[in-house]
Amino acid sequence: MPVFDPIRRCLVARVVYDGPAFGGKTTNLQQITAFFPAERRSELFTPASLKGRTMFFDWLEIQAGKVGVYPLRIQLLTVPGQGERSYRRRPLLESADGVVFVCDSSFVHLPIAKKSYSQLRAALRKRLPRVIPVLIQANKQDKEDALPPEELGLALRVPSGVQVLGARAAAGEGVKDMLVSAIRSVAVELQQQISEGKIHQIMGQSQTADELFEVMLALEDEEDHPPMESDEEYDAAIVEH
Ligand SMILES: Nc1nc2c(ncn2[C@@H]2O[C@H](COP(=O)(O)OP(=O)(O)OP(=O)(O)O)[C@@H](O)[C@H]2O)c(=O)[nH]1
Ligand SMILES: [Mg+2]
Repeated sequence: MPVFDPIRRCLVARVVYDGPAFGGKTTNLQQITAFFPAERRSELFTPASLKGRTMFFDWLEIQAGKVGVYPLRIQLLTVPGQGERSYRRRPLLESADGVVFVCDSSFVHLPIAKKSYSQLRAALRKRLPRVIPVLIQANKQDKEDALPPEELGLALRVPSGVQVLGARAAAGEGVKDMLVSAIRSVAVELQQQISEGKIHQIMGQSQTADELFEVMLALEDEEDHPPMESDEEYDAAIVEH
């Protein structure tokens, strides 16, 4: 849920970069850290990573203009894409106000992208009736067998109206466009809430990166770590085609 922080007098919302391992989620945040003015962002915080692979999450908070009269702060997070860590992906997606699904656009990686997208769909279905904006980043467009964004969207059976943007995140291409689109989508929803006079309903304190890490560590104490479920209806539709 977005929060209106009455002490900082700002709105805080969260955009989660989701998707399969090696898709380029962390690369997006690294690129944003590089081009975003240092005085308008936090440091990129990564509680733990192993050989470049995200173990818990990456975190970057940026000042992203205003919604109405209130400054908007966006917490950008990445999930760990590795299948074995999908139980850590779940709470991050539950907390998202918007999602950027990042995947390798290579034809050979399509089954991996489909599986991850199916899991995302299942996670979002659980949050109904709340619907949050989802955008797709068709990353690694530099690869020889990369599907163009429109084709990737069709192959993933992305609903019409969902933006699919191509990127070469490692070269910084497409990262800013995606960030701008994601912020805009989240801001539109917030604007609506504010204009409906619902700001008092979201009054509260936003979570810090340390607090989120504590929540994630507490998960480790649980005995059972079930992996994320897939969206069975989606899987069946994919097989049919
Ligand atoms: N060829 C190519 N490689 C890229 C591109 N974007 C990112 N990479 C590389 O892909 C690898 C994985 O990128 P990450 O950003 O760590 O991927 P991730 O999605 O965070 O992966 P996990 O943390 O395991 O979920 C790195 O070696 C990146 O440099 C791209 O556009 N093209
Ligand atoms: Mg990562």
